[in-house]
Amino acid sequence: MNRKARVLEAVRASGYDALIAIKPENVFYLTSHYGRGPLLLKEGLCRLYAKPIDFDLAVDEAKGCEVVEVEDAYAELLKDVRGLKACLDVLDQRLLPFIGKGITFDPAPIYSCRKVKEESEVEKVKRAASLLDELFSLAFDVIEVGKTEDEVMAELVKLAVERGSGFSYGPKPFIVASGPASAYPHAFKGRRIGRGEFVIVDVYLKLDGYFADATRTFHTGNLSEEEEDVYYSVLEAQEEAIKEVREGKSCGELDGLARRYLRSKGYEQFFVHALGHGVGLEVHEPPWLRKGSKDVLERGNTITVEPGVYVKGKFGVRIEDTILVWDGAKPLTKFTKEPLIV
Ligand SMILES: [Mn+2]
Repeated sequence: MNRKARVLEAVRASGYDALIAIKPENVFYLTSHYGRGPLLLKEGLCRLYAKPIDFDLAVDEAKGCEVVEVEDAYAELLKDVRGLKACLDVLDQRLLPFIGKGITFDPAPIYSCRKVKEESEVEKVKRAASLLDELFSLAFDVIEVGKTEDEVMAELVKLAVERGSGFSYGPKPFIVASGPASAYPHAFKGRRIGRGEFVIVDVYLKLDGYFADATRTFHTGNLSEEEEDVYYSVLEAQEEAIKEVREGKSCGELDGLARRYLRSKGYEQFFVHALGHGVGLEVHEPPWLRKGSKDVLERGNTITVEPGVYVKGKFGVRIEDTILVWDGAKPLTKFTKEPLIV
C-alpha cells in the first residue's frame, strides 16, 4: 500500500474522514516537498494550499498531490473540509475557532504511520547515523584542553555541512558540554575545555530530511574512581535497555528498566530525563521511551536509548545511540563506547 493510502487508512481507523497537515515534516512525508501547509488528504484528494511565495517550488517538488495557489489558504481549506470530520496535526491559531466543529486536533493517526519506517526511510536514518559516527571520530581528534566547546563544535559542523546535512533543533547545532557544564543535559555554554574533564558530545542532524541522534562522552585526562563508576553505570544501563529492545516491548517498561539499573548503582536521582524517543523526520518524535509511556515498540521504529547521570557542579555522562527496532535492536550508530580519553 502506498504511503498516502496507509495514512488515510489510519485516519479512518480513528474515526475521521480527512487529515489536515500543517507541520512541514508531515507535508514532506506526504508529498516529498518540505514546505508550509496546509495540506488536505481525503478519499480521492490530496491538495496542498500554497501562497504565491511558495507556489512554484511546491509545484516543482510535490509528488502525487494537487497544488493550488491561494491568497488565503485557510479560507479555501475550510471550504473543502465543510461537512467532514477532519483531524489536524498541529494546533494552529487560525483553525482554533473551528476546533470541535468538525476539526479535531489529533496528530496520532499520522504519527502511527510515521513511527514505522519504510525501507527507504531506514536507509536515510542509517546514512545520518553513519555521519554521526564520523563526527565522533573527528571529535576524538579535535577535542583538546584549552579549546572552547564552540571551536570543537565548529569542526564538527563543517564536516556535517560538507556532507549535506541540515540542523533544526536547539540554540546551537550540537551540544558540546565540558566539565561542570556537562552536568546540564542541554548546555550551550561555549566554555573552555579543561584538563581531566568529561566532554559530552551530543550530535543530531538530518540528511535527506531524516535525523539521527547520538551522544558520546569523552574525557580529557584520567577518569577518577567516581567518574569511572558513573561512566560504566550509564553504559551498562544503556546496554541493559538495548538488550530488551524488540518488537512488542513497552516503552515505559524500558525506561523503568534503565532507571532501576541506575538505582542499583545509587545514581537514579541523577537521571533527570527520559530514556529515549523516536527519531525520523523530527529529532524527537513518537514513540516516547519515558516514565509511564503506553507506546509499544514496533518493527521499523527508529529510536534513541540515552541514559545519563548529571551531578550538579561536577560533571555529567550521557551515552546515546540511534537504534532500529527489529526482532531485536539494531544499533545504527556504532562508534565505540569504551571510555574515550583524548
Ligand atoms: Mn536524543
